[in-house]
Amino acid sequence: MFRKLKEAFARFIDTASSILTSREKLLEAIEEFKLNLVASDVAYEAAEDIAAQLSRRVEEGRVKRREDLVEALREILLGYFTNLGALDLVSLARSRKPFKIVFLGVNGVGKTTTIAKIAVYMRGNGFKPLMVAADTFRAGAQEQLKIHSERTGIPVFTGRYGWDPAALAYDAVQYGVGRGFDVFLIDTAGRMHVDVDLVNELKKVVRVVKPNVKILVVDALTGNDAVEQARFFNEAVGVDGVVVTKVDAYEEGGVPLSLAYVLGKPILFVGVGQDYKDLKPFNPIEYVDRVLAGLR
Ligand SMILES: Nc1nc2c(ncn2[C@@H]2O[C@H](COP(=O)(O)OP(=O)(O)OP(=O)(O)O)[C@@H](O)[C@H]2O)c(=O)[nH]1
Ligand SMILES: [Mg+2]
Repeated sequence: MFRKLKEAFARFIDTASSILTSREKLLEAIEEFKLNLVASDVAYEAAEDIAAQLSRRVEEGRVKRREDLVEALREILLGYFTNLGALDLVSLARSRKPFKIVFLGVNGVGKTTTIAKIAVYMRGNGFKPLMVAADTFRAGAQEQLKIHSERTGIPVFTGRYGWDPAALAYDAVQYGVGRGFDVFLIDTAGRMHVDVDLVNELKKVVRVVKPNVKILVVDALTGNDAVEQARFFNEAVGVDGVVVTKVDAYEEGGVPLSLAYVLGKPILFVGVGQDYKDLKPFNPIEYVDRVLAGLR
């Protein structure tokens, strides 16, 4: 997990600590470090900011020892995650009933799986979730959520292909509220994110359902594209928080950092496998510790 990003930090710290007395060489090393960050999925503007912040510290004579570099990096990285605001689904759902979550994301990122995982998580916290199959577009989408429903024992509200997803989701909430459901997890169709019809459809779902939270699901393995998707969905429909999937197989490492920097919205969970239990709350300190592991 995050191997390449970790290596980029380690290599930079090793190189830089051997040239601490030469300001000029140090600044060169920072430039090279920047490119290695980009190669590890750190969005270009984030990499530039890291390099600029480091260079400033060097210019100000604040980098004298190896530890100064490590400390600087830790501070810079953590800085991107502070002020993102917290988004705790459990505490939010306690005070807002019915609690409606709309899930957004392009196809194949793991949206439906994530919905099932979060449904299980919410049930474990004492809620009565209903999954809503408002993807009436892609063949198989309804069945897919039904399978998750059978496996988890969490009910699903389905409809017919071609139905208006906004109307379906609205009906699902009406239906569920009358039957004691308190958390609604609404699946939406994922197409190419640039698809105009999709965007209009999502806007309508949001207008009609008035979700408490809009969660974007992105696949870590898509690297910079995940960040572009985040930018796009946020501008088109608004995003309150993100789930990053397939982190179990993810070596580059930069996507969480880039999302924090570019989107400025909290990462709620990371997906670390295909099982329902494979959903972990994202902890920025753990992430930063992991990518800076062993650099003391
Ligand atoms: N390794 C791993 N696989 C995952 C994770 N999340 C989802 N997957 C797998 O990714 C594949 C796609 O997941 P789906 O949930 O069907 O994705 P989707 O976004 O709903 O896809 P569409 O409905 O086709 O747009 C499935 O095989 C999942 O098991 C994860 O965190 N780790
Ligand atoms: Mg799906």
